[in-house]
Amino acid sequence: MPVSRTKVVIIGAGPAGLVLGHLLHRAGIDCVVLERQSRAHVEQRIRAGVLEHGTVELLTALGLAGRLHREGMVHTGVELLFDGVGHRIPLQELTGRTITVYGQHEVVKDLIALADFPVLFDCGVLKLRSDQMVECAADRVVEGDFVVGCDGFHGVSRPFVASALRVYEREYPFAWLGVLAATAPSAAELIYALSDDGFALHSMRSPTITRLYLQVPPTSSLDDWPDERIWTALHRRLGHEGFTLTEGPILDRSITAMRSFVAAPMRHGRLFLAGDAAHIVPPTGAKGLNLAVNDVRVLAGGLRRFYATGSEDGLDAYSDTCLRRVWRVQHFSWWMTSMLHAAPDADPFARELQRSQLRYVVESEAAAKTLAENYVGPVMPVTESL
Ligand code: FAS
Ligand code: PHB
Repeated sequence: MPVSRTKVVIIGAGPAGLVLGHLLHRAGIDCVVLERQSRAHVEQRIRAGVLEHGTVELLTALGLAGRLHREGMVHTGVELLFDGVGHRIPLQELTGRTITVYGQHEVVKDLIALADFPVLFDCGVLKLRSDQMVECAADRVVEGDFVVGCDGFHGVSRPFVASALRVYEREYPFAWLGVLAATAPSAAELIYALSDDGFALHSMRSPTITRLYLQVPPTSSLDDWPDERIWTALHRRLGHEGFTLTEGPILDRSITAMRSFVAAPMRHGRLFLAGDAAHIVPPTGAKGLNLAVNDVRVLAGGLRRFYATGSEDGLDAYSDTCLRRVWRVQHFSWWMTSMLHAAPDADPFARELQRSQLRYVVESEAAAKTLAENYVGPVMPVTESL
């Protein structure tokens, strides 16, 4: 089997793998991205929709945000809806920072279109031979100084080091049914709603495409949810004074399990785990993609230093540095999920605690600021990341 060599082998062309490719290419460090799926598949896969302030800053500094700034929707607030009343959290007023609504698949499209480094599609990694060599489809073996597993939750890199991992996890007793509808958003900003029937989220992708989510039982299948039942539930959970949900043809639908997951450490010799390969958060905090970008920003800093000076300090610090941010985001995503979903086993005491938490967040500036600063994310040290 022919062996090709590079400095950094990146497994997976999701946000983590592609942003890492751009950061390494910019630093003059050779790398190759190996992706199991076709280009069309990864460019059409509907996932995240909210970019933190820092993620936008980094993509802008890398010269990758032209279309994001033209087509992305900058939001300065989000709404919490409960007991039939909506309450706006003024993100920008409270933090000076904003979020941008721009589909993950649009980000991935831009990162692939602007890549000056090799991204090999339909080239899945079948197994890792070591922390420096991988075996791919089409009898290809690729060797590097380092291998980075950016292959998501169902990839091959984390299982390769399973015995050396500490795993922390929590499953939630509900799932999200997500739909993409061809209709203009019914409100200018995101609406997170808790009703007696459960959670709902009004989000968007463009002035003509709405993204909506419903809390459903974890065992649900799409067959259980014909269009009419989806719209009836969305009207019941999102309907309130001054807001009317506009229906439209459903273009895409999916059911996502809700889990919190952390695998530590994120470094194993010359193998590094990044993004969903190392951690999963429930999407209630809109953090998964942003956390993946933060991991590879930290890793690229360590690799740049290694190739510039031979020092492994940055690489040695990678796992602990990322896990500090990972646990902050885990806590925020668990807190948002607990506050905004109707747990099937919740007793009246638990429901009143939930309601009190929501009232406190919308009535106390300190509590609203806590939500806001976690939601927009930290200021990202961009210059030292490039
Ligand atoms: P990804 O899963 O995106 O990418 C991994 C890549 O590796 C894939 O392309 C896969 O095909 C490839 N791969 C796997 N095995 C391989 C192998 N053996 N060989 C080669 N390639 C392989 N996050 C947010 O921040 N905001 C949101 O609003 C949000 N909403 C979400 C909604 C849904 C429905 C879902 C499912 C997730 C959502 N997330 C959200 C989280 C999501 O965006 C992930 O965190 C993000 O995709 C993580 O990026 P990566 O780590 O790059 O992993
Ligand atoms: C989305 O637009 O897909 C979205 C927005 C906010 C979330 C999760 C998903 O918390």
